[in-house]
Amino acid sequence: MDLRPLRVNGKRLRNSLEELARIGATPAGGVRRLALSDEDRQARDLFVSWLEELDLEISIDELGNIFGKRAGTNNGLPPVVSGSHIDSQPTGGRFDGALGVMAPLEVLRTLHENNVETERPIVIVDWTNEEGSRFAPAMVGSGVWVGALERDWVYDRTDRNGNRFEDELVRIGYRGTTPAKRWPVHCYYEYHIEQGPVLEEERKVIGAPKGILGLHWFDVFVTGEANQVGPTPMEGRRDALCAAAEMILQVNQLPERMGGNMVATVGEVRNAPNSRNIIPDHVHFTVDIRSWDDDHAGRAWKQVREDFEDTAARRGCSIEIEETWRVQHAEFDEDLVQQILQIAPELGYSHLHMVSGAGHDASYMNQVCPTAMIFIPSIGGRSHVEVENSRWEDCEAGTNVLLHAILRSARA
Ligand code: HGY
Ligand code: MN
Ligand code: MN
Repeated sequence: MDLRPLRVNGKRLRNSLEELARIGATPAGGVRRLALSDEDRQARDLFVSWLEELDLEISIDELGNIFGKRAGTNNGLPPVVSGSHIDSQPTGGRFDGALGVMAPLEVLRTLHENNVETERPIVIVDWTNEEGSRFAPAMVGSGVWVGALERDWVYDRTDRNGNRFEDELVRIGYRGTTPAKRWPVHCYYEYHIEQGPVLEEERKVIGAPKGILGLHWFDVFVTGEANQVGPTPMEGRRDALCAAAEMILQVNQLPERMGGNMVATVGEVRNAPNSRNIIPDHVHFTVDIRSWDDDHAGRAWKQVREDFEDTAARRGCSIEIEETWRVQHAEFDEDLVQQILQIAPELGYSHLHMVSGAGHDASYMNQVCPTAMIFIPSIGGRSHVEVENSRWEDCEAGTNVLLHAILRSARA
């Protein structure tokens, strides 16, 4: 059978994405589907029901990762795997992660209805807690599966209300029994919106990132002294929020100070007791540093950590720091990247070789098997926001590239 003319069903892809987006839908058109929430459970149940329609061999592991396996004619061969995540940010978008799970689902539906046989098995996966927003760090499902994170360390992570990861996984009914331990994979494809402005600026439809920046996460706890705001003189205050404010600007200024290709962000701040007439005595904030050069990120962290300690001392505050999580930069398999850059023009799509600033489960999969990603443009370069959007024809285009990348790799 000449598979070259094979294409996916863009309307069915859109219907599935829109049905999924109704779970946790927010009034402004985004989604709130936090990892291990009731919304995550509902989305998982829907995804599993779709896998059952395709007679896939379904397994759920100890981290709640959901796998659907389509048999190959030579089922003993390591499979081609493709997937992403269906958990979202608190005010996230409809495409981040969801596209990378609905697209391989559409690929499997297309193969199923055209009775296409592949030599290698094909596996689709939904990775647990890619976002790391409710439970830090990110990408824990794939992180444990590849062996980079310890299952029990992840189980003990808590959200800001003190709920344990494992308890929530059990509560939603997705702590499976299959060990979250990797098995041989022929190659891994992850399809994702770019979440940045490059493809739109370059007017290209298909992005093939050469890899993903290294991600470095830290948690900083500043302790001062609370007091009544009225009678307490300014002189001698140990105001934890003022100390943290200085530190947050030090993070913001870090890339310019250090030079090179780097971003540094404080995204989360919790202030206590957070009352307008009490001088704050406890502040917790997060630091996210990303660079292609992991050593450069390490030097930047060392520099800003010294600045934090100086600031805390000068303001009479104490400071505790958790070096929460690191994933080194991922350089994808060049053959797979080149294959995507060949397929795109064959299907009539413009294409661009680029880098991913956003983290993905592909960062971990790249540590254990040949890995590559496919990007499509984010309108206005926006993501992790409710207005996140991509053109439906681009969603379909990327899914066609994924279809043919999988077909080529599924030949023994
Ligand atoms: O942080 C990231 O880039 C991803 O959304 N987890
Ligand atoms: Mn994502
Ligand atoms: Mn994300």
